[in-house]
Amino acid sequence: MSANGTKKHVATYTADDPTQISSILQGGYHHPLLRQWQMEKQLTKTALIYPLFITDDADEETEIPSLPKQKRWGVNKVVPYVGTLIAKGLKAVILFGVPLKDGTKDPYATSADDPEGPVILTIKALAAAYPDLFIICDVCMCEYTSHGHCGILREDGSILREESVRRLAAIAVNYAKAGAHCVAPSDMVDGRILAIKRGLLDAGLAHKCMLMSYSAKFSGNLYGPFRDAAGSAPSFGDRKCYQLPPGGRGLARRAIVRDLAEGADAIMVKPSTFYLDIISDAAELAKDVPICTYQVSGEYAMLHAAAEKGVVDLKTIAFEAAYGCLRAGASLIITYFTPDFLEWLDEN
Ligand code: PB1
Repeated sequence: MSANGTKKHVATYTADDPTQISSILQGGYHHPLLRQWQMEKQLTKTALIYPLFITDDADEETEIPSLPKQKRWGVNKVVPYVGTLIAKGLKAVILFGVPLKDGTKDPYATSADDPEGPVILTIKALAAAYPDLFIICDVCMCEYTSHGHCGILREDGSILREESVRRLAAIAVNYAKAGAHCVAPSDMVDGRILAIKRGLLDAGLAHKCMLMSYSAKFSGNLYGPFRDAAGSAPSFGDRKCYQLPPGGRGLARRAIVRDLAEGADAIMVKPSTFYLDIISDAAELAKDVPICTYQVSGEYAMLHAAAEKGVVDLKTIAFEAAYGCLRAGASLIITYFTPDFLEWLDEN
């Protein structure tokens, strides 16, 4: 006890007390910069891929009620809009065609690669306006088929694999011919990766068009807002016989290994937050190629809804979801938050 009666602080380190040294972690993250240093992967603008819905009305710019802050764009409107995002650091987009005109849908998705259709016109317009923009095209049939499924159907409503794969490969090659830097088949039909890679090779385009496979894409309840936006809901049944079952981790592992062997240059896991273990599996099984994950419309809309209810802070939860994807092993994130992240990343 000191002269004025206050207790003198005496260091009380004892060698045999584990709480004194090795258990003290908080010194490693007490400062905001330290918390950045503790992150194995940082979220950067180059990791972001922005989904765009392109319709066949060239001057359309329509809000999507179930997908906050997202729009359906005509080619004349999307080009200037993308320019504002490129000015903030956007590097990559993924295009989804949304044909709304009568007569544009049939059982074979004939309009998917219409040279005058929204996707091919937009590839060309964006490539001409922004030569450095990386343009990915989703390859699927559901937006263009009268039945709303992702392939050509048999009489019994099941996917006719061979004909679907041939059609999907033709669509992919035509997008590549139009200037797409990457094609990303989201159909989940067995064998489409090999067929698309062969199609790109035969067209002399395999060296200049990346093939990103939605290898581990799960059926479930998280695609509703997208289907609203794209008008792509199946007219009957569901996609459970060609998208993976949510509990099918082994199936996802097998699909990842298969697609890599068939020539995929990148592997995608979709959705994201509910499937971080699958992202981790992909990073293990396909460790030598980029791993992408898609924060799908339902995930995005749920975070917005929670923020509107005051349950979460939108910016904070968006970053937390992204960190989860990066921590699990993704290096690329397709997210509708891209325009926000382009601004938020400049604020931090
Ligand atoms: O944001 C999303 O929900 C993406 C939806 C996704 C796009 N690749 C599909 C989901 C679905 O409708 O099954 C489209 C499938 N081709």
